[in-house]
Amino acid sequence: MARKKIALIGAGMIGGTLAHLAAKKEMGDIVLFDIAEGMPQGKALDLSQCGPIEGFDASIKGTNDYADIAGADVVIVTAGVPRKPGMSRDDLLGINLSVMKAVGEGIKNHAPDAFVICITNPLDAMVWALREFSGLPHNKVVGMAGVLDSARFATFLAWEFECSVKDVNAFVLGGHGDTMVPVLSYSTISGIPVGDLAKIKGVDASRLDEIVQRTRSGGGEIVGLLKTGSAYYAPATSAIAMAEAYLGDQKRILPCAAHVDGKYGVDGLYVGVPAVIGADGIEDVVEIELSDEEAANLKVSVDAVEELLEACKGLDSSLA
Ligand code: A3D
Repeated sequence: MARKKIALIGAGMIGGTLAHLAAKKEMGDIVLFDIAEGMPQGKALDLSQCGPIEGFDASIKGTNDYADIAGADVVIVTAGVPRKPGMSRDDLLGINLSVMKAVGEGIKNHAPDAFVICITNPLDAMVWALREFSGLPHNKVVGMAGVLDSARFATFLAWEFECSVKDVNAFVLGGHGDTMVPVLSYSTISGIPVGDLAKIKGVDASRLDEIVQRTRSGGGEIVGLLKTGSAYYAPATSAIAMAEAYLGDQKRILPCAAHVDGKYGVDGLYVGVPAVIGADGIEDVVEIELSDEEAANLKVSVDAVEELLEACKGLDSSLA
């Protein structure tokens, strides 16, 4: 059986980390595409030379030619620019929208059967635009954000409760931005609702609020420390989990920016929801019951995504 093919569009910090993880896990052969000349080729050579030490069989090719992504099973998109300190994700809109146009056309022409995972920010708007530009079916284009946001939430909860991160199942809904909605009522530690464990352990509500707030600004905290760019290890790991769910038909329920049409009161938008990922891509969106407060918070988040889409339409008339 031929190996799977993983195409990575954008060979920067996340792209390089994705290539390393995919190779280590022997997920398939890897194509690392970027517009920067020499850089993807150099990274591919460097990463190939990890093979003898780490013991993986995977071909890793760096390229500036979209023809090399032909036949890809999975495409992961990180092309564009990341945030610098003082920037919001939304500040990236104009420049990354034009990048999505080029990438969408590249995918449409060379890998129209792939499962496409977008990471480029501002995520919920960019995944929508990438789907529009590529013309792929909605179930084959998804955004990575919720897996990362819930991993951040889980990390902070594990630190607070001094327990293993393996036992934490943390839940985040909504857009990938300051309006995201970490949902405590659906977050558990070894099956115990976080609110119940907080009572047992004497963790008060204001401390839980601080953890929710730290999760919301978790990306910005890292940007402030790095100073030259944004997080890349955990974003790459998150997208790899989604790619594995697709390639292995795992039917995992993962929080991701999926196309929502009818559920959660949302009509035709990409927004963070629990979604089933299997061999058909996004196979279902799971609609959970929310408290009035959670539903109101989700509405704020959805409104923020809608505002960004309007801005995209203003910038590119083909989207209107
Ligand atoms: P970086 O290391 O700058 O890599 C981006 C790469 O894209 C660079 O190598 C560029 O040369 C390349 N590029 C630019 N334009 C094009 C183009 N038209 N075609 C192909 N390649 C191009 O950034 P990064 O890897 O740190 O981050 C990539 C993106 O992910 C940014 O938009 C970040 O904001 C975003 N990001 C999202 C999350 C989410 O959770 C959604 C988390 C972290 C970063």
